[in-house]
Amino acid sequence: MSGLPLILAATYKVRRFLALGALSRIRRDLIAKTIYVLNGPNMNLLGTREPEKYGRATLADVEKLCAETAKRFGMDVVCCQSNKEGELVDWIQEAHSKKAAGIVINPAGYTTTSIAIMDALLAVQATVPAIEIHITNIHQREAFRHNSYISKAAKAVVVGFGVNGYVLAITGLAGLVGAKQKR
Ligand code: DHK
Repeated sequence: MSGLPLILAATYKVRRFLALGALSRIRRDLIAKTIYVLNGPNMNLLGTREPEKYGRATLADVEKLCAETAKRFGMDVVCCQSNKEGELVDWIQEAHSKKAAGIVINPAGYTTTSIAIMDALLAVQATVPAIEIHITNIHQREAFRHNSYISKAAKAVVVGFGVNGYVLAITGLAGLVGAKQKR
C-alpha cells in the first residue's frame, strides 16, 4: 500500500484507537467508585478508647487508611461517624441515592441491637453491597457481642484484624464490584 490509501488506513487506525480510549474512559466513569465508610458510636474515641482492645490508631488515621486503600483501586471514600442510629440509617440511604459502589460499616454498639440499620442495609443491598467490619474479634468477647443483626444484611464480615480490617474490607469490596488495582 502506498500514497493516499496508506494515509487513509493510518488515519482510520488512529481514529479507532482514540475512540476505543474514549469508550474505556466512559466505561470507567460509569462504574460506581465511591465507598461509604460508616462508623458507629464511640468510634470517634479510637486511639484513646480501650487501646489494649482497639489499638492506638485514631479515627482520622483509619479514615486516611481507607482513602489510601480505595485510591489503589481508583475509588474514593465518604467517611462518616455518628453516635446516633438514625444518622447511620440516613447515610446508608444516601449511599443508595448517590449510587455508591458499596458500604463498609463498623456499627459498633449498634451491631447487636439495630434492626433499623439492618433494615436500611437490606433495603439497598441489591445495588449497594455492605461489608461489616469489627476491629476486635467480637466472637471471642462477651456473649452479648456475638449476635450481629448487621451480618444478616452484610455481603461479608471482617473481624479481629485491628484497623487493618478496614483495608481488607475495602479491598474485598473493590474486588466485588470489579475495580482493578492500579499499578
Ligand atoms: C466496636 C464496638 O464499639 C463494640 O461495641 C463492638 C466493635 C466491637 C469493634 O471491634 O470494632 O462490640
